[in-house]
Amino acid sequence: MTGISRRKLISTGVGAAAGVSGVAVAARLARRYGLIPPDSGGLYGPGETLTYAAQRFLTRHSMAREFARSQISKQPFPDEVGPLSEKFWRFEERQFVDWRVTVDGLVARPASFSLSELRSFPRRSQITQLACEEGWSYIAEWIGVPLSHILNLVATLPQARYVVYRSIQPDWWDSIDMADALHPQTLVTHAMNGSDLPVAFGGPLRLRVPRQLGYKNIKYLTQLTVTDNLKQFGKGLGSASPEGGYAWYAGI
Ligand SMILES: Nc1nc2c(c(=O)[nH]1)N[C@H]1C(S)=C(S)[C@@H](COP(=O)(O)O)O[C@H]1N2
Ligand SMILES: [Mo]
Repeated sequence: MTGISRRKLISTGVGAAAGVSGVAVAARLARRYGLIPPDSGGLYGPGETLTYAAQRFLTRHSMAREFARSQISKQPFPDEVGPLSEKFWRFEERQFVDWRVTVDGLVARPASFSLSELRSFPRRSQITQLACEEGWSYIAEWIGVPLSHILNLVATLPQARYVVYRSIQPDWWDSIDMADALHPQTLVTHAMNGSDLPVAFGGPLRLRVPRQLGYKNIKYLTQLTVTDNLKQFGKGLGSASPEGGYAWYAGI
């Protein structure tokens, strides 16, 4: 059974849902097409792989649901964040004029973009839902630069597979694969509901990934690193989330 124990399958419920042989086939296909998520080694390994691989086969080009303007939440409630550093508040005092996002890794032209440069780039807006894994959510209009535009400017190399993104809060970093990185709804967001993005919602810049759960939407974005391998980042699981028991892939 290709090294996947029956106990593991039963413990995730996948064995019952998909049939043991179905999982083995999915695992083989997933390996062949590079669809193994970086946190697949854990207890929920086969389940995570099946979810990620199935989503990538079935929904590669699908869009997160967009809502009507009348459905925007009247009083969106931001999740609390840990204390922000002195350094952050110095940026804030100067209206974030010297806030920058560096882009490095597997790119032909590494770059660093200021907030005003990013604001001058082509923008896209979308009315989507942000859903926390803890169960609450809100709908807002998000305005920003498609991440694909930035990746085109720096010219990602052909071996690029993931984009790792970091916050000024060192504990908050994450990564997405190129399907999500190049997806038209993935935005480096600088405005929300018609104003500059408020600090409580991640301002001045936040990576908005509406096809995944709230925790993949990192606030206070400072760095984008293009890579072919997530092993060298943190504990090698693709983000801090799997270290705390949350899946790397949080597709919705
Ligand atoms: N830098 C940073 N990004 C973050 C967080 C955080 O604490 N710090 N919390 C995450 C979690 S768990 C969720 S659910 C969403 C919450 O977004 P909201 O405050 O807009 O609801 O932001 C995510 N991004
Ligand atoms: Mo969350």
